[in-house]
Amino acid sequence: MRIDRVELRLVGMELKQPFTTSFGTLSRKEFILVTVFVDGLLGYGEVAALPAPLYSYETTGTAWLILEQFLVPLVLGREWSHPSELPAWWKHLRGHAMAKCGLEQAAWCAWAEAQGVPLAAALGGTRERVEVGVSIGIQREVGDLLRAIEGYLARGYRRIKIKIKPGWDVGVVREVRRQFGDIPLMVDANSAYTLADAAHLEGLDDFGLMMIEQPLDEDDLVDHAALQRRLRTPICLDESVTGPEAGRRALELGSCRIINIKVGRVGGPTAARALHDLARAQGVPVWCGGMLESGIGRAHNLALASLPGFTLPGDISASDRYWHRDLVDPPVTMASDGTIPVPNAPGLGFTVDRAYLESLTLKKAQLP
Ligand code: OSB
Ligand code: MG
Repeated sequence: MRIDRVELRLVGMELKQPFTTSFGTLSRKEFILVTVFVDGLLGYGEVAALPAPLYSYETTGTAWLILEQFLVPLVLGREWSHPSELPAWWKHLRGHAMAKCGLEQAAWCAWAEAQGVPLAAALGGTRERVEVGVSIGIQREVGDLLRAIEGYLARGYRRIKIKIKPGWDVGVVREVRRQFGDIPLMVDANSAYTLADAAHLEGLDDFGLMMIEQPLDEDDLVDHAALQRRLRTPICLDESVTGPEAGRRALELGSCRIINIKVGRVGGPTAARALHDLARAQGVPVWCGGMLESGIGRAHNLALASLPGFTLPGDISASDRYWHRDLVDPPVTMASDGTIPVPNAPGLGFTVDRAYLESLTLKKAQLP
């Protein structure tokens, strides 16, 4: 197979409500959509990078530059037989996992379509449906959070994740437990604490949380290991696990007991699968994280989450969690039992609404 042409689009979509984490508030999503043209077929990939370097150092601007100047020129016109061959072509280029992922995802999408197999099967997925949870941002008042949780539980979401930060943590979790009892509940700090907060974080141990996600710095596997020794609650790493190697080190050090796998953060589907395999071999549960994706990124996440080691509900909510209208038609929908079916049509398994996509496009580049 050969990629003859690549199209980059900067796409802007309004979120239904602003989403607040310890690093800031997002009220709109702007992201890069990568389209590859392979032997007359189209493949789509979604770059997870946000407009500002808040979650990781990558941004939509850096990803655009890296794709345009370095990654796309490496792939144009070059022969390949399987999309897992592509990461070796850019292995010498440091970092920029999300930019790399967008291009690799597009190649997987086109390849699966060409083979007539669903993306999930192409990756080695075995599940027909995946269990999903919802991630709820920091609210103005606890009452707003309780109302939001009530709504998502009523819809069937299988677990609730609440974002925390200093001043919005132990007291909030206590209120949630008081109101909703023994629901599957977890928290995500997006690196808002340091090891000096260990005694305070021990206060979360009383609430039977499924896990505490990324309490400390992205580059701090050592302090995470020290914190995990003090907590009964499992630590789950997100930002720190920048690829399979970082995952291996984290497990070796005891920095976490669970891993959130985000395909963009780890550098693409091939790396995500390798990290899954490594965790699975050690009996470490993983789940699929999200970056407020459009239906296209959501389709890639669903395919990944169908792999057998994804044993915990992921942050793959339905399209209507974030969007009034999604880029795929019909949108991603969740059944009342809190599962989303993994598509069994060839390729992406969702139809991209090209006219709507065009209307949301802020900038476009055709390469070459
Ligand atoms: O840390 O998991 C995170 C969204 C943006 C950046 C980081 C994170 C998140 C989420 C939302 O928690 C996950 C989703 O529903 O897509
Ligand atoms: Mg997270």
